[in-house]
Amino acid sequence: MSRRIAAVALSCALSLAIPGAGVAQGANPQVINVELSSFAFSPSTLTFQHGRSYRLHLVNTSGGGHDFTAPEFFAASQIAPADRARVADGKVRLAGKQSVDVTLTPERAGTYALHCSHFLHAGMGMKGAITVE
Ligand SMILES: [Cu+2]
Repeated sequence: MSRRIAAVALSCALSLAIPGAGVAQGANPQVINVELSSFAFSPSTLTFQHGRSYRLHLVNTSGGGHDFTAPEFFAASQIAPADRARVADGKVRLAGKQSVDVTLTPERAGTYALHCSHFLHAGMGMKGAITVE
């Protein structure tokens, strides 16, 4: 009997551990799609409401590497624990053809700069702006 209870408890624990199941506050984050290409973000202006949960879905459609660099924006956001390792030094790095999801909740209203930190990419147009209302 106690063994059966332990098995039920274990299966409950495993179901809670499934990645993406109930991350962050707000069970259904709004998906924001951003395409990275050579040399642009599409869209290049993003708008969020503070206190709401979003899943930033970044897709690199080019064959070369790019990144989504917005250190002030990430610092002003609560990033879901499971996705924290995907943001390093205020940026999300994407290899060619890679997609990365980051679930976060912007917490402070403001306007934040976005750019790709690869050499010369911002100068060729790979930059944008993020507004948190
Ligand atoms: Cu780039």
